[in-house]
Amino acid sequence: MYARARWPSAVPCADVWGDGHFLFGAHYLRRGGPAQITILDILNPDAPALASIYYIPPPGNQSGPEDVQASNGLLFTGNETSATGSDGAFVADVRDPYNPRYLGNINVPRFRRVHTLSYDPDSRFLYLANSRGPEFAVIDLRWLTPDAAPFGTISTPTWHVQNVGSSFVHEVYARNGRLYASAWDSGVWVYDVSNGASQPPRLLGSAPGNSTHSAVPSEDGRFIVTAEEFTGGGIKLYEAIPNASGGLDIVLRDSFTLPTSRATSAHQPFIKGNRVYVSWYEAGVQVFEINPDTKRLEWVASFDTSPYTGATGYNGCWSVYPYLGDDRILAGDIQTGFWILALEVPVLEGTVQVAGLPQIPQEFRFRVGFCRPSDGQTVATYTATPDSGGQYRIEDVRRGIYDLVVSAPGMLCTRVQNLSFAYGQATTLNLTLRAGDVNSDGRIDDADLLAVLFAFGQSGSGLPEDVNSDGTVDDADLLAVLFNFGSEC
Ligand SMILES: [Ca+2]
Ligand SMILES: [Ca+2]
Ligand SMILES: [Ca+2]
Repeated sequence: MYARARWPSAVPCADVWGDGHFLFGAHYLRRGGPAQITILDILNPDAPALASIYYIPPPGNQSGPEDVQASNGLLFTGNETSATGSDGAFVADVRDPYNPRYLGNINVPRFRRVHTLSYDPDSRFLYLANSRGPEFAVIDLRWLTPDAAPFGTISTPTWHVQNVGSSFVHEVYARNGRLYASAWDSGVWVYDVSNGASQPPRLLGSAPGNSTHSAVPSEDGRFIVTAEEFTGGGIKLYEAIPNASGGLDIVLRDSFTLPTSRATSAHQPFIKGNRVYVSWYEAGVQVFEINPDTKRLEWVASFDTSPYTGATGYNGCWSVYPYLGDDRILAGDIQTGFWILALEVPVLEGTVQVAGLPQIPQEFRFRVGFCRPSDGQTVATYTATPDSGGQYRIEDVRRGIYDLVVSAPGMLCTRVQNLSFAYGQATTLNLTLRAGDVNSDGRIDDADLLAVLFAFGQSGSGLPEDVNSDGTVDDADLLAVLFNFGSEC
């Protein structure tokens, strides 16, 4: 991992979010404000530019916007710690991030201190954590669009869910009809919120934890990762398994922590694909893979945003946001500012040439199967489209050691054994594919020759006998078969 850019800030930084080509960064303020959000234009991720600093107007101007989310043209902040007692959630229109426009605030009784919130951009419901009690609130915001008129204050929740564990709800995160609540002393609690307009959230299951700070799901909902915020706290991987009673069994599969000689604790995770990205205080951003076979966490990369080392008392990296892409991972570090990082995913690249044809056919593509050497099973398949010079590059291939099987229509497949793929590394494979395996049986022989002869003179697209894909079965195709006659995969 490496840094593409850093945006230093004299005001302590907190949560970060990305939308389009903009970074939205919250600032951690204990007292007095001014409450502000830094908005950066990262169209060029190597040279971010200030779009605006959005100052939340009264009544939120003196509070700390610690949580931030920008979705559907709306900016939401979760605020607490004001001197005046006017915390809660605040909403702005950020369709033009250069000119944010205040819309209103959400101040539900008992939800004055909103350390975190989550807005589901699909259902358009907002969820608020009560950072001081075991409860969360649900607010139906389907009516709210960024061109709405300023709406003053919303004070009535659509649903108010209590007894979420026994301590307090530190964080809520809504995704794909489910709400993941971090119930601090009581671990992770998952609710069905798919019918928010007519039905209150329904508890699906929970699993115990210790100082559960954050809980986020994988995109398919199968895995949940929590971060535990205590000195020495790390991350935990759970599997959410549907049970016979319509709920979820949430089963602990793995955990990982860094020693306190490195950092205080993990803070905030996100899962994208099979990767887990975690802001880890003094240790910066740490990246893991979830191995789907072993259901274990495997550390793969990190970038240290913080000059601090060891358990210094919660300094360093507060937040990470991976969903803009691995070439622009956003991070917020309390002291060093907002960062744009790049993860160097495993890459397969090289050149391809085709024996038996004077040039690579038009719109030529080939497939690469990654097979486990232990049992030969194909665990991943990729498609490559070489340029006119035969150069190809496949980003984000599987990490590990694999046997590769390369195939393309009309071409003899090619096998390569024991190639290694790792983060921070591009593996080179230069290929020569042999044209003429018309019937794709792994050898070029008289069956292919006869097929071409029988089809000789035919024209059309997608003919298997049209080895060079020029639309006609003719002597060029015959020559390709003869050139490679007798070859086997
Ligand atoms: Ca450090
Ligand atoms: Ca054949
Ligand atoms: Ca042809």
